[in-house]
This record gives sequence, C-alpha cells and structure tokens, in this order.
Amino acid sequence: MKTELTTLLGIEYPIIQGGMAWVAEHRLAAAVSEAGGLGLIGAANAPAEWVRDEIRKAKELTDKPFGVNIMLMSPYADEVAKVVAEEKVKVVTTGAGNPGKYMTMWKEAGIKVIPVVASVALAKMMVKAGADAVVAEGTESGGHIGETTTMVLVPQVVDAVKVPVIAAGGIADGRGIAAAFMLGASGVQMGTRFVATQDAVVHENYKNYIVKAKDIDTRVTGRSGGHPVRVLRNEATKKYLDMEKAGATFEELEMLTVGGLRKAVTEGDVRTGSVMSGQIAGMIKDIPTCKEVMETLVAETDALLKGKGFYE
Ligand code: TUI
Repeated sequence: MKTELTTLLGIEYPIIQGGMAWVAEHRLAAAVSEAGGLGLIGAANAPAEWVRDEIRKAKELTDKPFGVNIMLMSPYADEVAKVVAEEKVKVVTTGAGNPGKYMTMWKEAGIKVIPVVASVALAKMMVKAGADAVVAEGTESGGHIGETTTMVLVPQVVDAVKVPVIAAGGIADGRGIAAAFMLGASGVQMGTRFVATQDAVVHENYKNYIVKAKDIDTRVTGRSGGHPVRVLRNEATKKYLDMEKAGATFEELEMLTVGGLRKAVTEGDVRTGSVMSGQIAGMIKDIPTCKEVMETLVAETDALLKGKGFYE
C-alpha cells in the first residue's frame, strides 16, 4: 500500500493513529507503529517531561517510526515543542491551533511536520509555513472539532495544497480508507478505531461504551463557547447541553467537564465523564489488537481497490 505518505514517513501502510489525550500513550503508539502504521503519543495537556519519558519508552518498544501530537492549547506546548526536537522524534502532528512559530525549529531538527487542520485556509497557511503534509479532519471526529465534514473538506484541501493530505473523521474500515483515496487523500488518520483495541491502555468501560454506541449517539458540547467537542452521550452531556441551552456561562460549563476525559479513560466513569469519540463509534463492534485492526483494514482496502468492490 505505497502512497506519497508511506514514502514521506517510511512506513508500510498509510494509516496514522490519532494523538488522543489520555489514550495515545507509548504502548498504543508502539503497537500501531509495529503493525506498520504510524503511532502517535498524544502530548495533550501533559508536562514536557512526561512527553520525553513516553518518547523514550516508545523507542524501547519499537524501532519503527512513530510521532508525537502536540495540542497547541496546552500550557506546556512551548516546552513540548522543544522536547520533540531534542528527542529527534520522526514526526510531529499538531492540533487545536496554529503551529507556525515552531516550524523552523522542527524543520531544523529534521522532523516531518503534519498539522491537523479543519479548513482550507489553515491548510494553505500551514503548507506555506513548511508543513510536509496535512491532516484534513472532518467534524465527524471525536474531541475538539471543526465545522466541515470529511467528505466536503478533504477534496477541497487536496485541491488547495501540493503536499500529501491525510483524511480524518468518520473512518474505521477499508471502505472508509478506499473512499478517502477516492477523495484524493494519500492516507488516513483514525482515532476511535484504535481506542477500542487490546493495546489501548484505556478502561474497559470506555472501550465497551464505544462498542455499544449507535450511529446517532455522539453529542457536541461547547459550541456556544467556540470550543466544540464531540463525545458519546451520557448523563454528563445531557446536563451540559441543558445548561448550555439555558445560557450558562463559559465558567459554569467548564466546571462540568474539567477532568472528565481522565475520569472516563482511567476510572471508567462513562456516566459522568467525557467519553470523547467520533461518530463512527456506531460501526465499531469489537476490541481486537492493533495488529488485527491493521491486517483487516489492509485486506478490506485491497479488496476494494483491486476491483472487487462495487463494480465487480
Ligand atoms: O485537536 C484536535 N482534537 C482534540 S484536542 C483535544 S484536547 C481536549 N481535552 C479536553 C477537553 C477538550 C479538548 C481533544 N480533541 N483535533 C485537531 C483539530 N485541530 N481539529 C480542529 C483543529 C483546529 C481548530 C482550530 C486547528 C486549528 C484551529 O485554529 C487555528 C488558528 O488559527 O488558531
């Protein structure tokens, strides 16, 4: 499955694991990279020394390339940006902001830089600043999201930039990957699919909640404050959305979600925690290993793209 992206990153399959807060730690990242994709460590809101330690632990588990995702709203973003350069991480992806100010430092360290974008304008700006590829992330994704769907965003980003485009949002099987290629993408990024795996160090309640979810079970909180976040519906989202509708302040709403993702991921509190997930949760029915996920994805995509698809 050679594409512009596999060549750029030196990986076997053009499949990247999302850099999910609390979920994407070294064991998941190493498992995805060992299976031939690109695993990511999610720096999220963690201090720089935690990130350094995770990078070193991942290096002990795999010789294959892996990356770090830097969440740019983090108070530690500046320090983490330095750590990835010092540790000579192969690939950096960024989310929730504009990484322009770090670009020169990362390029000088030989890092491949892949910003996650939710619009054509930001994609163009990032490529101008030196991005090696971009992830075009549709609103179907879990966590912090933009407005535009994957189907609409990906081809427009493909038309706007000359670097490889990675499609994200709403992809969890070979059909989604084949469709992403049809839209002009050179690869995909998947989050939710990799949460529901044996390798993800995530409470079993969280994984089972994804498996149990139906197509219409995600909700978007925080639209009123300009920070929309997609999660699986539960008691907490009901309360949040009721309060948001009633005109609660940003601070009142923040109080409801602070620490909610940690509570769901580490304690398994899927009732009052934040169970971040993409809309594709409804399609996920099992909890395999990353290796099994990758083998299935590649077999399904191959079957479709080698002509055994719709028109056979
Ligand atoms: O970053 C994500 N998804 C995330 S980050 C995150 S961390 C979090 N933890 C607890 C509560 C809330 C959040 C969870 N999920 N995806 C990448 C992404 N980036 N999607 C959209 C964007 C984006 C949005 C605005 C990128 C840039 C941007 O503005 C750029 C600018 O000009 O500042």
